[in-house]
Amino acid sequence: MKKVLMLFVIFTFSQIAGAVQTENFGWEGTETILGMYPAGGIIAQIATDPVHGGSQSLYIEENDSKGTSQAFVALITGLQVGDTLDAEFWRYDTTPGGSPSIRIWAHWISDPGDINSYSVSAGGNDDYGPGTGWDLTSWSWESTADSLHSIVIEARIYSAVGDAGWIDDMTITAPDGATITTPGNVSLESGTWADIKAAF
Ligand SMILES: [Ca+2]
Repeated sequence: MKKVLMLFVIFTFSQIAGAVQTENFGWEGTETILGMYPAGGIIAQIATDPVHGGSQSLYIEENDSKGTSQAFVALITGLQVGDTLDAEFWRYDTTPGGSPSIRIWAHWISDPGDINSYSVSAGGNDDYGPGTGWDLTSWSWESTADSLHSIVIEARIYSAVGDAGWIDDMTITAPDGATITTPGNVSLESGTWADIKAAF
């Protein structure tokens, strides 16, 4: 009876708590990015101008001749098949119709403990934006297979070496059972909750 009650409480709590958690990240601390591809392909720094919200943003500079380097800005692990994940950030671009430009993109990884364990591209938003200052770009991804549990969100820059762009005010929305990692920050509560659920 006690176990049945416990299961009931957990089930009820999961319904009341709602299906999703939201993490906002605005680069207001000292951390920049979680990683990059290729190695050395991105120069990332905290910037103070331009800024979308707060007093800081993220500066990303292209440092690879291929010109499509990826800054890893969030990691979401613990997704279940059928889960949907939403991510968005503001980007700053003042070159309409030309580079440098930034897209929101993502890739799945095979090992949730290794952000560099690339598995397969997850695609993203093709839109380069108007290039008239700040604009919000967003995309949604769905976990459709057991191999697609962990995803890295990229700010992907398209430019020549030395060109740069800025992003700010990222929002990640994921199911309660997932764990969201942003630079210097892990959603510990949801991680604990995922552990509780996993125990049943
Ligand atoms: Ca900010």
